[in-house]
Amino acid sequence: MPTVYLLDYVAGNIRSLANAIEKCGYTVSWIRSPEEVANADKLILPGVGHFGHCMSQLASAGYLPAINAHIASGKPFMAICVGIQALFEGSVEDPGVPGLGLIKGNLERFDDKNKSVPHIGWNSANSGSKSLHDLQPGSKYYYVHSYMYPYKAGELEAQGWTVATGTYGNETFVGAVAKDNILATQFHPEKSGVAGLRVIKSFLTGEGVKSLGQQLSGPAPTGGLTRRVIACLDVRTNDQGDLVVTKGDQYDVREKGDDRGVRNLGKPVEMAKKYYEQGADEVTFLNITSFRDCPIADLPMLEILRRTAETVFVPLTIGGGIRDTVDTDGTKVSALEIATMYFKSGADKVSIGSDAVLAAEEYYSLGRKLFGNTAIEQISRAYGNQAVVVSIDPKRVFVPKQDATRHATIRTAFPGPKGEEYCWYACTIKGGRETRDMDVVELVQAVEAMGAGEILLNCIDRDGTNSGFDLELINQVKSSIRIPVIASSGAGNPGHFEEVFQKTPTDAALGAGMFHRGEYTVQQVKDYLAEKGLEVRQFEG
Ligand code: 1PR
Repeated sequence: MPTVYLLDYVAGNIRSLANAIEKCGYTVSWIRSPEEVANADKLILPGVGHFGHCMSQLASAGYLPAINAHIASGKPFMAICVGIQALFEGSVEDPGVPGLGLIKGNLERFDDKNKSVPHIGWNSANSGSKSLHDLQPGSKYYYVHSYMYPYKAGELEAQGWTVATGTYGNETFVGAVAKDNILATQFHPEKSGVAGLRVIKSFLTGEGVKSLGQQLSGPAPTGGLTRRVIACLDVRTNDQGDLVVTKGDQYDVREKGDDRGVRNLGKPVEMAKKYYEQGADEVTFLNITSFRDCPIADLPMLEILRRTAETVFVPLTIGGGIRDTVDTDGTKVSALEIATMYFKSGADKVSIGSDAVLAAEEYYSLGRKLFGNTAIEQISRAYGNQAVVVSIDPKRVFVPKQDATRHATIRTAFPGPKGEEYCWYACTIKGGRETRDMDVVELVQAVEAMGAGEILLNCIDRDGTNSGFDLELINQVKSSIRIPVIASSGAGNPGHFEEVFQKTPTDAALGAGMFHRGEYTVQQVKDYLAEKGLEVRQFEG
């Protein structure tokens, strides 16, 4: 099999890229020093995280001259996500750090006045009537980034580039560029299902270079960011010691019968693949109990991720147990080290629950000051804030009057047992076992300040009830922050997904039980949303 060289400079989830390349019939060889770059025929620069972190890693390890020499020699070169950003002269993300300067211009941040930032999800890469490495007008590609190069018609074309664009809100940005031996994508082709694999294949076979810039006569591309539908797998060991997908009713995952065994709904890897093939836009694994009785390097979730990432080419999130901890042999292991293991095993994002609440409590007790030492800050600094999700498990607390508590209340359309017309949402830790004196608004604002990139908003009152999402909770949280929110808990049918997208500004919606019990497929949810006029990505087989 022909070989592709991948630059390994600690850039997050590169395993998925290697898996995608292997799926296209190529072998991956890792480059671990600048001298090895000269051996490469086809070279790929993956990029996850911060512009400055990426450029300084490359510069300090001495890679920049080697990369420039490879590109100048005319050998095939591909750059992904922060990789495309590295081709520009600089970025407002880290103003003092120079890029490679192959493309003139500086990256800007998306405007977050009227939309969530980071831009996360499936969007177009519209190359107009020009051929660009098998990008197709009807396909969607997975983006996750806060910084971008704003598209100005004709500007990059005048520098000889063929350009594809995406549109987010009222901003049109560069989604991919290609010129001669260079292909660079802002989206992650290795996370963009079959549509992304086509792009990688086109680069690897060289077919894309032959047709680059040719006139196309396909349908005109339409649309922007699609509605994101996520399948979530709560995973734990059952009483027999097997790792199973389970699902609770208001977080109680044990059967109602006499034996009270852990509800077993299937095997994690197989179920993840099934949901991928049904068109899930992302798959989330939540390790809902701790596996601290085994060495951290043997965490069973690492193996689940590795196996899932071999066949599932959409983003994977892993949550549960991401905090500073002590290994079985007494060694201290930081949350950042645990997250690194997950990223190296195929995770694109880590989700932090209990530890985020404790960090937020400290943030307020220290007068809203940040010291850079929380798990959220450390992981987002190294991997970018888009890689850090905070998962919240709130519970409704009813109060008779708006000012009956210091917490952020809302007037509810569903009064409490004593007719209380107001409520607030209390944060819990340890899977809902312990309630803290902190409301959801306090929590999300604190974690946004720390650098979290997304909120996974569960709701213990709705979890497993099939009664629909808690729209009041979602609206309260969405109006408090700028980062994207994933609505979770309560989905029982496709109509609930339509409702949450129509009646709240949520960025994504997640379902669990209704998919696991086989009541509806992800495909049925998407077909229903499409019928109602909401834009969705369809699975390309
Ligand atoms: O605190 O960082 O170790 O993370 C623990 C993680 O495990 C948290 O993300 C927490 O939400 C999750 N978790 C802990 N216990 C449970 C439990 O169910 N007993 N599951 C649990 C949370 C909620 C959702 C669920 C939706 C949708 N599960 O993930 O999938 O509510 O369900 P539905 O569509 O069937 O209604 P840490």
